[in-house]
Amino acid sequence: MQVKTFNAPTMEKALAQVKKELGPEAIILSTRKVSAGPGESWIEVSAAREQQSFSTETKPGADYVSTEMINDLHEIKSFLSLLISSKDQLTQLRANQPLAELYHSLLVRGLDEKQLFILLSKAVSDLNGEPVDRSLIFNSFCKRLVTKISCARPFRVVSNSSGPAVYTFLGPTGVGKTTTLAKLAAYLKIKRRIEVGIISLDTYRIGAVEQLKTYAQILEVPFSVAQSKSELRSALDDFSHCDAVMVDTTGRNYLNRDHVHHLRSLFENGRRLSHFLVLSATAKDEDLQQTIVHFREIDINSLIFTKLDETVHHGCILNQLVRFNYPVSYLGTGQRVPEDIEPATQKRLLSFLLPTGNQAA
Ligand SMILES: Nc1nc2c(ncn2[C@@H]2O[C@H](COP(=O)(O)OP(=O)(O)OP(=O)(O)O)[C@@H](O)[C@H]2O)c(=O)[nH]1
Ligand SMILES: [Mg+2]
Repeated sequence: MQVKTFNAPTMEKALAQVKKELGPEAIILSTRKVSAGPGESWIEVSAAREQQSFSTETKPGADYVSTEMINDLHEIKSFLSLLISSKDQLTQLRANQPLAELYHSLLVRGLDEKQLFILLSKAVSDLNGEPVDRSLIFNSFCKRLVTKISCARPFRVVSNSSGPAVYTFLGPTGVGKTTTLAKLAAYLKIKRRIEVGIISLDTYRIGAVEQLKTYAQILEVPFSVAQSKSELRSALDDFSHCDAVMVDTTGRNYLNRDHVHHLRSLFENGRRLSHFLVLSATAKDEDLQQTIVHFREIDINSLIFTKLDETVHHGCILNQLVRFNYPVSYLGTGQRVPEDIEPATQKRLLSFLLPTGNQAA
């Protein structure tokens, strides 16, 4: 449905315009008298009509097909051709009980069906005709999977060679950016004895600054608030003596691309920043995927997944790692600061596929 607004000196004329342009089936959504000053007023009518009914002014249907839809279509097309070309494996998968059981047990852990099918098919071909044994095929599947996931160690070397190493925490609302920043700041300060500074860019949410300031006070590290690109620059200058500066950002709905544009513009200041994209393991696979796609315009260094303790389906984490080329650096496993965080390892990620993998380490 498309909505159009009409202005005319009288209601009668406005309705005539609606009828002329949108036809007799148009629905009137609202009418109001607009006054621009003494003796100057007109009638504003908002009307709507089913999109396909628009005649001359309607854009052709193709204009409404977004890039995302085209990508989805490509994906469906490639999956269909994969299914057709892998008919034999599919038959084998259905007919072979251990294989079918493994397939379903991995599917219920939240693994993407397409990726699962591709990897299992390859695992079957790795057996070179040997009888399909569940543990053999699982091992082969894991070996294939592991080649697709990488883990980052962002704090392996932290040094103030030409200014502090700056780490930003980006991501959707409430995923645990601030908490994760506090956990990692505590790790750097207490375990690694590194000089840390904390900056909050989150002046949007009430209480956000206080939340981080409290952590900074407990850790006895310098803290500053910045509201713009230039304030961020001068806050970073103030912390030039630190080895590492952790920058917290406002949680936004990053399914809306404009928020990513805005974020990127804040960081265009000539400094090299390491960006963590923080995501919740409790989010839906498609939403995680879309958020990561939108974040492609920022040079993300690694992903951090939080709230592993709040889900029994960790497949969505593996899905993003297989789908995108980003490494994962940390896993948040609870609310306690600083305890509930662990460096991501391939072994730990693979453990999510086992029945015991649901428990936080
Ligand atoms: N269970 C669990 N809770 C977590 C984890 N990480 C963070 N939380 C909780 O999630 C909630 C939100 O955490 P914040 O750190 O404020 O999240 P945020 O991303 O900074 O939120 P905004 O700044 O509002 O976007 C808090 O209750 C945290 O204790 C985790 O790994 N597991
Ligand atoms: Mg926050």
